[in-house]
Amino acid sequence: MKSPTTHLGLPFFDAVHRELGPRLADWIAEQHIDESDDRRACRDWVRRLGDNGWLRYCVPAGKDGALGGALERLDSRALVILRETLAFHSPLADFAFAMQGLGSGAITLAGTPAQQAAYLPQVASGEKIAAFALSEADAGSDAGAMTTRATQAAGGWEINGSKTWISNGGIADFYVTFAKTAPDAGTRGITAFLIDADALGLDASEHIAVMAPHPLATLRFAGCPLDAGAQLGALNGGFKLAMQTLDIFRASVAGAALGMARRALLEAVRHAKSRKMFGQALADFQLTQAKLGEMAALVDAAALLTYRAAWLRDEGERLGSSARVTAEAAMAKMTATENAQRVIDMALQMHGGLGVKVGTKVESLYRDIRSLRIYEGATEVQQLIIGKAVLQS
Ligand code: COS
Repeated sequence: MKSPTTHLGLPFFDAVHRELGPRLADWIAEQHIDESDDRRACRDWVRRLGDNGWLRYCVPAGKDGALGGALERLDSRALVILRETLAFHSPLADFAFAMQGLGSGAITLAGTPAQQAAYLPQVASGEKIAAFALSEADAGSDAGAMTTRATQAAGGWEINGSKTWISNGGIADFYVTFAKTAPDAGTRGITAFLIDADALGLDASEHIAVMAPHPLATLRFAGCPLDAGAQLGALNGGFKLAMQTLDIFRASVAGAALGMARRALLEAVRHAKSRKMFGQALADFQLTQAKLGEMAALVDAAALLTYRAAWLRDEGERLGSSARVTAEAAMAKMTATENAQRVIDMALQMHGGLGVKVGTKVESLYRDIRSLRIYEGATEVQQLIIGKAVLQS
């Protein structure tokens, strides 16, 4: 089943996107990886996506293409299309792609030329697997409440503490890690660090099993020494850097949810046309038509908010505007993930018993979509962000 591309005719997109979408849709439809072992499969996807040039959209090109990116800047619309198309086929392929972007996003935004040169080309080729370490056991939605501590030591820093729910934990080559550098300063006392997986005192061996398997782990830092060059971005500027990174990638989570919803809708249409009951096709019942109509509208509503958020960010970058797109990204993420959950649930219901049979596409989508309403800012966090923005407007 090939992912649809007709939406690329919308005015949000440029020629580069209209070329990218169908090319990726053709390629991914031919790719099959055994996903029974999520860690091995994720490594395989990163390698394959890297070998075929798709990870080049996770980083900017840099001067004379030195950073390895396909486009001059991180392009939100390209990220959305890539995630939407990959997630339509394999949510794990989408995950592998997305983490290369999220895990290296802070390097793109705030890395020194030396840091960018040392990491971004290898992220783009798939030689280095990236991870983003923000959450802690008691600091998820309240990211500013983190307690992982970075203290100044001879020649650099020492990190102590723990991070959890870290995607790619245990398979990543480096972790962009956020730690308190001024514990009494709240969100203004956090700094980002680039920490290689083989750093002394870093243990990433505690894996976390989840309902839709993907690599996830707890990280423990026990006296982990870092040299001064590991600091990423401004001292005490880490919280804003994390939020700016999320501003880019939240819209892409919406893209992934959209891809899953589009797949569920097509699965439902296919099933409704072929399933016979009471002497006619399931699709002949008005109840079925009403459901499909509702699903299609939910998908399109999500799509428009997602493309708007991505377009607004790209336009702002192009014009050199400093205006934030936080609220628009939050609306896209919240709406697309919530709508996708509903669409997938309706598609599953339409499949009857088959819908819950392990191995049916809608069954795995039902598990795959769930975490998207939680990670990179739960729906409730997005509501808060949007609400604050509305009050300030
Ligand atoms: N871009 C730039 N700066 C931002 C920003 C953004 N998107 N969002 C917030 N900031 C700045 C604010 O302007 C403020 O700056 P000043 O200190 O100069 O005033 C600072 O960051 C603190 O902002 P705020 O007061 O809104 O922070 P809160 O502690 O109230 O937290 C939420 C806000 C809840 C929105 C934030 O903690 C959040 O997004 N939490 C979810 C985290 C998340 O997504 N976790 C998942 C990790 S990845 S799986």
